[in-house]
Formats: sequence, C-alpha cells, structure tokens
Amino acid sequence: MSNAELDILRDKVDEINLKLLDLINERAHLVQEIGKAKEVQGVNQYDPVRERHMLNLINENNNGPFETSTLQHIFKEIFKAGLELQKDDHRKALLVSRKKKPENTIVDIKGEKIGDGSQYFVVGPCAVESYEQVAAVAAVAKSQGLKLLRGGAYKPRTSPYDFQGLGLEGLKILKRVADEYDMATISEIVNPADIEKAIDYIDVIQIGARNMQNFDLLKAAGQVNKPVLLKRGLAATLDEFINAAEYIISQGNGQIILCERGIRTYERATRNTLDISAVPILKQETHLPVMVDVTHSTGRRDLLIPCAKAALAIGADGVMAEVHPDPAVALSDSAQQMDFDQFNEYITQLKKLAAVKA
Ligand code: PRE
Repeated sequence: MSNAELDILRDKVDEINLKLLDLINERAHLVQEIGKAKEVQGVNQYDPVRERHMLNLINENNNGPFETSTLQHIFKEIFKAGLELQKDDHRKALLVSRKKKPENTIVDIKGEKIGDGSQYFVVGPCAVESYEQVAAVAAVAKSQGLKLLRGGAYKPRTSPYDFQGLGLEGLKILKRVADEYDMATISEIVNPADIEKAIDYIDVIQIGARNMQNFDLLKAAGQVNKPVLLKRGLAATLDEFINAAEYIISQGNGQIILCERGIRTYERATRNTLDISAVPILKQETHLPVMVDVTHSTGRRDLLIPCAKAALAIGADGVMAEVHPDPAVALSDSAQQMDFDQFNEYITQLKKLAAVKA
C-alpha cells in the first residue's frame, strides 16, 4: 500500500473518530438527562438490569470483526463514564459543593472567622461538670489567647449508666463562663426539641458523630441562625458526611463547620482512626471550613500534639482538643483529656505552626 493510500485510510479513521466523539457526547447528554430524572424519582443511578439489556442488544447486533467480549468491555467503559457524569452532576448540584460556590465559607463565631485562612483552636472539657471546672479551663485557654470554648452538656454516652451531662444547667454554666471571659461556646445538642432554647446559651451548635444522620436534628439545626459544627459519623463515608451537611444548608443555614473526628476501623491502637486525608478532600469538595478533633480520633493524650500538627500541616481550619483541670477525676473521657500543663505544652508547640491571616 502506498503512503497516499495509507493517508486516505487514516483520514477516514479520523472522520469516524470525530463521529464517534459526537455520538459519545450526544449519548452523554442523554445520560445526564436520565440522571436528573432519576434524581427526582430518588432512584439509584447504577442500573445493572438496564446495562445487561443494552449489552444483550449489542451482542445480538454484532457483525464483527470485534469479539463480543471486546465490545462488552468497550461499552461497559462507556456506561461507567456515564455513571461518573451523573454522580458528578449530583455532587455539583449540592449547595455545599465547591463547584456550586467556589469561594470559602467563613463562619463568624464572635469575631473568630473560621475558614478565613487562619487556623483556630477549640478547647474545653469533655463534659460541663461545674462552674468552677469550666471557669478554670476558660481561664487557662484565655491566658493562651484562645476564644473558642467547648463543653458538653448533653452527653450521648455508650452506656446509659455513664454520666449523661448536666443538660440545660450545663449550658447556663457555659454561658456564664463565656460572658465572664469573653469567649464563644460550642456544645452538643442531641434532641431537635432542645435547639430553640439552647441557642440562647451557646454560640455554636455541635451535632455529634452519633447524630450525624439524625435527619430531624440536622433539619432543626438548619432552621436557626446559629453556626453548626457537624462531626463526621463513626462509620460515615465522606459522601454521607457531605450529604448530612447538605441537610442543614438545604434548610437555609449555611454556617457549617465540618469536623473530622476519626472513623471506626479494625485498628485498635487508637480509639478511632484519624482520616487525615478527609481534610483536603472535604475542602476540595465543599466550600465549608474543616476542623479536626484530635481527642476523639486518637483517644490518646500522647498523640494529641503529633496529630494536631498533621491537621495544621494538611490545611485544617481548626483543631479541637479536650482539657480538664484534673482529668483523672473527669466524669467522662478521663484517659484522653489534657491537664493544664499538657495543654500549655500542646498550645505552645502548635501556635508555632498555625497559620495566622495577615
Ligand atoms: C446508563 C448509565 C448508568 C446505568 O447503570 C445504566 C445506564 C447508561 O450509560 O446508559 C443510563 C442510565 O442511567 C439509565 O438508563 O438508567
């Protein structure tokens, strides 16, 4: 075959490639439409029965020279690409998606602008036990220039016989301390019915890991004008975590901070496994600020500093850790809370690494 003849064949192949390109993209548009219709109907995007039907049709009409198995492979790749497109459209449609809103959401907590490029620290006791206990922690946190104080009043505990928290009384203590020390408070709410009254006492509603898919609670938190710190569920995928945040924003409240707090894996050296890569993934996928709770992810005091360093290095907007005046007698989580000396060491080391917006 002469070179000229070869060129003619190649020109024809080029032409067919372009036709295939057009056809593949035309198909993709239809698949996107189908995806939207499925979304409205709430049907699963992946449909193996439909795929089998299409493959059978292709097999029946295959006149060669390709083997049926080769064609199956090629078409299966096309189906997969269509499915990815549908999934991507779904993600883009979410209100929390960075594709929907490219700029960072900044959550303003009494002047602390979480998500603005600075890295913030949240500290406080696991549970509010008394005014004196919370005030002591606030004093030491304040002496280090911190403003964000956490403390649990409603404590969802694994055992019903463990300390369940002081409830509203605990929130009142937090408010009194926050007013005295000019600090902002974060506290977990577990019952949607408690949100209305709780917001008079706290600056941030925390939704805990065990309640990440408590949809009534998420919706109730979405209906108030108060920042929400949403923790990742114990066994939640990032997709599920993002969708939980979507529940809140879909009700009108976009002041959401995501918090990676470790997930349950087979590893028992730590209480949970800190999924550090969740931080950049969540920041890429959503426009929301992301914090890391080093206390609950590790469950180990000796790992708080290295894990907090990792969180800062990977770009978390804040790091959360628990501090108690006397961890040995704490009513909850005594093995993992820091005493004041440990806290001072922790914060001194981390302040050197934390980004501060100019
Ligand atoms: C499509 C995509 C994914 C499904 O697994 C099956 C088929 C396709 O690419 O043809 C389209 C589609 O979503 C559908 O027909 O239901």
